[in-house]
Amino acid sequence: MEMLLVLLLLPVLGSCSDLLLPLDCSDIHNQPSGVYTIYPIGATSAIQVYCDMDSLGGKWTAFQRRTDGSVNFYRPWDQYRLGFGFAAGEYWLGLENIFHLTQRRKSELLIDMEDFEGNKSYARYSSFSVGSESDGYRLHLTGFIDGGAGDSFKLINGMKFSTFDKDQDTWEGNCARSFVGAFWYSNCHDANPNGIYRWGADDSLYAVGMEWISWKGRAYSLKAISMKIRPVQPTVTPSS
Ligand SMILES: *[C@@H]1O[C@H](CO)[C@@H](O)[C@H](O)[C@H]1NC(C)=O
Ligand SMILES: [Ca+2]
Repeated sequence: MEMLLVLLLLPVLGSCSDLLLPLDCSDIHNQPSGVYTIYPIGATSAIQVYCDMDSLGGKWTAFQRRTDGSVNFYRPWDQYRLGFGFAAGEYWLGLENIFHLTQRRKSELLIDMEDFEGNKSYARYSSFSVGSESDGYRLHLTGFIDGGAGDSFKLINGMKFSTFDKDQDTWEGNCARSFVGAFWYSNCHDANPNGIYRWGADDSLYAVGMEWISWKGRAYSLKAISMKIRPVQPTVTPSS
């Protein structure tokens, strides 16, 4: 009887049950890539995400994913703050979730991309975090590792996030409006992962596509791009 009572009470003992809930995709073991439920801020914060269990050892939590142009990414601040789209397809996880995930665990960043002929490449950064909304979801990004795509994020470290209705870039104009996206724009960008989906080579409008210029230049919009994070294991650095 006492045993049964304990079992019945388990779900309401918050800290106990929290331990069993995956905080991100790295807590999901021996499963294929696909959609899973994670709990970045505890038991009441269930959200669906795409977990990449294949690339570079797997366990990546995708917070941005574009594959076919089916979701409109030109959206206002509130939607970038809370997230939009579908975990099984194209989506943005939401700045508030990205903030919590990267505050709770020291993270690395992988950006996978593909062109319309099936060529693939990636860029990787050994440290990635996003600050709170009160600091404009400011980005901290260091430790570039080349996977063939080059470093098109070198301008974005230290930037706040901008949408067309919330200009926090370092340009006198409005980058999000001019380049039809939403991002950690500076003055303005070398990569526009949330820009317009437009099926490959197209130079009719300048720098509005889903571009990564160190790989394909300014006049090529990618077929697919995804940004994903994974907790880093603390490493012992030799003293110098
Ligand atoms: C894909 O890669 C091949 C071989 O490097 C290259 O010739 C081709 O132009 C690439 N495709 C695109 C769309 O850039
Ligand atoms: Ca501006």
